[in-house]
Amino acid sequence: MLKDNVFPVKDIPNVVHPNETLVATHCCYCGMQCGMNLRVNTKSNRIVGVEPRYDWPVTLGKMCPKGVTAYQTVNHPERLTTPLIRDDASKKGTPDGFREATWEEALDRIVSRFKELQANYGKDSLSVFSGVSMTNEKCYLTGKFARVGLQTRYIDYNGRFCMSSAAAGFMRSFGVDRGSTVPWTDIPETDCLFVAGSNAAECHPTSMFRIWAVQERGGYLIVADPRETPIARRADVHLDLRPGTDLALANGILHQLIERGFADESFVAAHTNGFEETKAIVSAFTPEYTSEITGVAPDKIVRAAELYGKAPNAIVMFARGIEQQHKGADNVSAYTNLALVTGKIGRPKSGVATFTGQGNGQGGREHGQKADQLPGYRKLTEPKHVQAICDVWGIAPEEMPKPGVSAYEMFGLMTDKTIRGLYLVCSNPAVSAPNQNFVRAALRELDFMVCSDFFLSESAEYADVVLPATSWSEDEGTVTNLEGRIIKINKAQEPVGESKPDWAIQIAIAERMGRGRYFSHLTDPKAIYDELRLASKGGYADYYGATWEKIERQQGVFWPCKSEEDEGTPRMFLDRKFFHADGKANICALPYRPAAEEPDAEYPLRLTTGRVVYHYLSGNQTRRVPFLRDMCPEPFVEVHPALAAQYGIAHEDRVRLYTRRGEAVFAVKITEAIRQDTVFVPYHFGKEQSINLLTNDALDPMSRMPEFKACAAQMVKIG
Ligand SMILES: Nc1nc2c(c(=O)[nH]1)N[C@H]1C(S)=C(S)[C@@H](COP(=O)(O)OP(=O)(O)OC[C@H]3O[C@@H](n4cnc5c(=O)[nH]c(N)nc54)[C@H](O)[C@@H]3O)O[C@H]1N2
Ligand SMILES: Nc1nc2c(c(=O)[nH]1)N[C@H]1C(S)=C(S)[C@@H](COP(=O)(O)OP(=O)(O)OC[C@H]3O[C@@H](n4cnc5c(=O)[nH]c(N)nc54)[C@H](O)[C@@H]3O)O[C@H]1N2
Ligand code: SF4
Ligand SMILES: [Mo]
Repeated sequence: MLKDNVFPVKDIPNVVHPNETLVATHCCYCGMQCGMNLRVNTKSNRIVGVEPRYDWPVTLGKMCPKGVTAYQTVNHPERLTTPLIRDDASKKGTPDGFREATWEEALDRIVSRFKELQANYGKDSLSVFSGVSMTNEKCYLTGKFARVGLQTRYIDYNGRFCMSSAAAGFMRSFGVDRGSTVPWTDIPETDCLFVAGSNAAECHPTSMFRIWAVQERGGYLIVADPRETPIARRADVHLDLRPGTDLALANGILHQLIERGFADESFVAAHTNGFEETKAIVSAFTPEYTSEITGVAPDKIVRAAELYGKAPNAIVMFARGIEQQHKGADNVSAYTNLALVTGKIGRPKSGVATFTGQGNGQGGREHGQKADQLPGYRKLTEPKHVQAICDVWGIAPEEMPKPGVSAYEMFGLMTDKTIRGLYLVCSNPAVSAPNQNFVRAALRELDFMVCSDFFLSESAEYADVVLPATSWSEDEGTVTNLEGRIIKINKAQEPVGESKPDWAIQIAIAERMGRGRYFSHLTDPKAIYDELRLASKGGYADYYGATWEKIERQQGVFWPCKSEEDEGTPRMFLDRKFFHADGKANICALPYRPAAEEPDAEYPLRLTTGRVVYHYLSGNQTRRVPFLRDMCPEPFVEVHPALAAQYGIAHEDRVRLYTRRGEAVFAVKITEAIRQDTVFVPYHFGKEQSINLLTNDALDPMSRMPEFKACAAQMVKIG
């Protein structure tokens, strides 16, 4: 088992209240997957609270405000408890017009409409849009449901808005996409952390005790963010760059590393390709030139390179700040270059990590919910990969649908009526997708839409049939946390009302579509997981040896885990073998390009978006929790005092923000913790409060990630 030298697990006894039992599990929200004990009343058999789980080695009993209140969503009065049908489509886009229905009627309605659409417009007239708050079992099944159950090519998922740039960048650099090359227990033992575009203190709060420990133990912290977030405030160097300019910053720092002799020439020669081309590209990025593009002072760039270069061990970490750009995959490879050129990878306490976002943001991106991907991170474009999955699924290669299109591009196909039916599960794109005016119009265009959720979301309001799904604590399965560690989610209570787990719903639909023979053997999550293990065997993300039993016994299993004997892989590339055919990693030569939309006279401000600690994603869960809602009841726009003076606005004034795509009104929050040329708005709110009415849908050519983090905006004071 993995050893933790700095924060070993302490034997702290659990508190068990009278008439209660504890169910050990993990939080439903972010990729930290904090361990928690759900308190279950033994009379009502209902979840009534939460206790820390000190014995979970990653988070040691720590939780954030969302985690400690997550249990309040389970028996919440607004839970969906029966299927809902809307007969009158004129009410689309509103919460009105639904009536309660039985499962029989709802499933019959879905299947008769799906069959009708496919008879008239072909198999590919249906689509599936999913999300990765679901377990591996559900994510895997959703991919199979689309391709075998509905026989459509159009499936993609909300990870396109989240992890796709990290995935594409890592695939190019390493030949494999495991979000972190090291376990989280390595963080406090490193000598330098370089954190780019991550608001870790609000978004992965239970990482912070390990991150602060780096400085407390004499190491250094470098942070690149246009805002002075809590982690930036305590950094040794804060690189306060203009949104959208990371590629220049990373190239500038690499240039300094090379100039100052920090390149590890023998590592580069033995284990990488592309150094010379990259060196040529970055040679133009002097501190002065880099400063001109990024707005970061030249001496800070030099100091960051010195600290990272001198550190015996260092970890480069990043998150959506660098990834949600139309060059997000390039940014990922550019920051990964720092580790490859200096050889600070493939050994303990050194490496590269992205802060994976959603609870199962890692596992959910590996097992076939992506338009061009099959389980085990196999490629739909590789005949050998297709054959391997066909053998598991029992279909012929000709029956495997071709690759579809990315999540955002599916809305385009809805607009032009190529896609006419949608099965939406575990995502709320009517809040979370960019360019909302376009997306909401696309949802309205659909002939028939199904939404599976446990609360009526803004997106469910566009559906013809809404299905009540179970929450995370009413079913069991596995998720893969941000370290790449497969862990177990346990069932704490029976489903509320008539709600059903998503896997059971999808199997019931597949059976009614006449495809039951491919699904009927999957009678529980364990059976689905065992098929997933088989389907991933020999793939990039190999789960074959990671049985449920081993996951329990070892406190999680890091993939790849190829056999019964294999204990898994906490640290990647220890043998200096990368996953490209020649065993080498790619150092990538990446010319700079600006944001898709740069400020101009009409739209002079840079708008960036993100999160607050109190809300989760589209807010459909956290906006219903009283404490979280009280702490952050509405969105706001962060404005620097100098910019506020220029615009004649004061704290709590209301302003209208607008871009080329839309506008919305926000309360002003004056703060010095942001660049003067930039405004920031959190995106957890729907309808007319959604900042995604304004965001840019420019897509990264490699990852198809929208540019949530940089566009040009203007602001006017109202009233
Ligand atoms: N509280 C909370 N925690 C969460 C979530 C949540 O919704 N709420 N969601 C989870 C999920 S799915 C995700 S993906 C993660 C996201 O985790 P993060 O990526 O850490 O969160 P964000 O707020 O989207 O963006 C991070 C930072 O990027 C900065 N930034 C903006 N533009 C740029 C830029 O051009 N360059 C750089 N270098 N930085 C920039 C922002 O100022 C912000 O501080 O969080 C997970 N955890
Ligand atoms: N402007 C801007 N927009 C962004 C971002 C940004 O930084 N800025 N970040 C992007 C990122 S990183 C992400 S991850 C996306 C996320 O955006 P979404 O995909 O919209 O994320 P959620 O709000 O989690 O939506 C999940 C929905 O499914 C429900 N749900 C949860 N678990 C289950 C389940 O097991 N089964 C079913 N059936 N339903 C379930 C929840 O109630 C919720 O309504 O937003 C993206 N949008
Ligand atoms: S939201 Fe993330 S950090 Fe907070 S308790 Fe849940 S898993 Fe932990
Ligand atoms: Mo995300």
